[in-house]
Parts: sequence; C-alpha cells; structure tokens
Amino acid sequence: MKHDTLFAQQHQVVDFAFDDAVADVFPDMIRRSVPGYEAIISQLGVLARHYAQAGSRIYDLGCSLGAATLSMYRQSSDLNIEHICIDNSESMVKRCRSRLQRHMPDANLQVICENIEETSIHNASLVVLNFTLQFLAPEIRLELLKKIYQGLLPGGVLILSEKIIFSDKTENQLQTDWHLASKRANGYSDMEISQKRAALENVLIPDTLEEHQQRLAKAGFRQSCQWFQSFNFISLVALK
Ligand code: GEK
Repeated sequence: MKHDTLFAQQHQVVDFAFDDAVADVFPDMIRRSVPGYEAIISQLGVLARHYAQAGSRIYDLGCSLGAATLSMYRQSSDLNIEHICIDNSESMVKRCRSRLQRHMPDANLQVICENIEETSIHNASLVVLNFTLQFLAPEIRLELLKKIYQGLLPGGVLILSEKIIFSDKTENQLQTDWHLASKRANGYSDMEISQKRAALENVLIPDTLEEHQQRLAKAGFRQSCQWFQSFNFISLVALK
C-alpha cells in the first residue's frame, strides 16, 4: 500500500481534490484519517447480507476505490445483485473499475464516472453514502436523500457515514482533539494535519448528528439508527 505523504511538505494550500495523487495513496490515507474505517467497511458486508434483496441493485455513491462494494459483494454474491458504483473523480473511477473487475470478476457491476446529483436510482435494496454526502453543497443534500428514498424498494435502507460536528462546544473540541490524536498515532505530523485541514476547509462541510437525522426524516425515512461512532465519525442506517 502506497504511503500518504501528500501534505508532508510545506506548500501553498489549495482546496483538496480527488485527483491522481490522492487516488494513488487513498487506501493508506483513509485508513489513517478516518478512525474505524476498516471496521465500517467490514460491517457494511454484514449489513448488506441483512438488507440486500435478491435481484435488486446496490448503489455505492462516492465509491472511491470500491472498498464498500467489494465488502458488500462478498456477503451477497448469491443474490444476483447489480452493483452500481458512482464517483465523479476520473482518477478514482479508473482505479476502482480495474480493482473490482479483478476482485469480483463474476459480479454484475457498473462503475460510472458521474456526479451523484445526476444518478438515477431505482430497484435499490441498499444505497451507501460512505463519507460522501459531506462533500456535497449543504443546500443540495436534502434533494439527494429524497431521490435515494424514492429509488429504494420497500424494506430498503440507506447507510450514511459522515464526519460530524457537535453543537456542544466543549464536546466538539474534545472529539476534534481525540481525532487529531488518532491521526498523530497513525504517523501524521502536526504540519500534515494542519495543511490537510486547511485544504479540506471549503470542501468537506460537516453537519451535526441531529441535522442528519432531521434531514433523513424530511426525505421520508421512517427511522434512522446510529450503529457506529468513533470520535467525530458516525454511521447511520436509515430505513424506508
Ligand atoms: C469508501 N465511499 O472508501 N459525485 C460523485 N462522487 C463524489 C461527489 C459527487 N458530487 N463528491 C465527492 N465524490 C468511499 C470513500 S471518499 C471519502 C469516499 C473521503 C467522491 C470523491 O471523488 C471521493 O472519491 C468520495 O466521494 C469521497 O468507502 O475521502 O473522506
């Protein structure tokens, strides 16, 4: 696995982009930056086993290199699922396509380069937004959730993982400090941490847990259950 040193040199901070340089080190970057990422990926397989309906579609929106899809496929390969992976980064999509074709050659799979705002969703038993919604402009998030709700089959679910903020200032500071401590423990220097934070500032806009739950309810979901938290990273299952 290629080591992520993208922010190790002092440089002029530009907005973070999912380009070739990021895609090349992405598995290392996300594993060291998102506490619990690997646990989430493996539990997505368990949840897919639970919710995937035979002959339906599973959408992985903002799929990056396809880790979520691979985990879900491995637990549901007997169910004749059509896997739809979407990302708007060409750098991610070309690597994702070749990885998934290699690791799941018998799967019914489409890997598409497009903005998830444009994706039409239907016959879905499961839709995954694993750390993707946070990169969309806040004012279009509800529309996307409504579209997902409409495209889900009865009994279908959305799995939504996000970095969050906390309305209580003290807790927000503590959770942020704990996350930074985990990045340091994973070998990132203070300079790397602060340069990456500056690069993400205008690109990753987090909501509170309450904002997510209210938005999911507005989109039509009858209930959303939090199943994961590690510091300021959470995951929800939203039920149609
Ligand atoms: C994983 N889910 O490994 N349309 C399509 N893709 C988008 C959009 C958009 N509007 N905005 C951002 N992306 C993955 C990890 S990473 C999370 C998801 C992170 C894509 C973007 O190109 C990137 O690949 C992904 O969403 C976010 O389970 O890097 O923190």
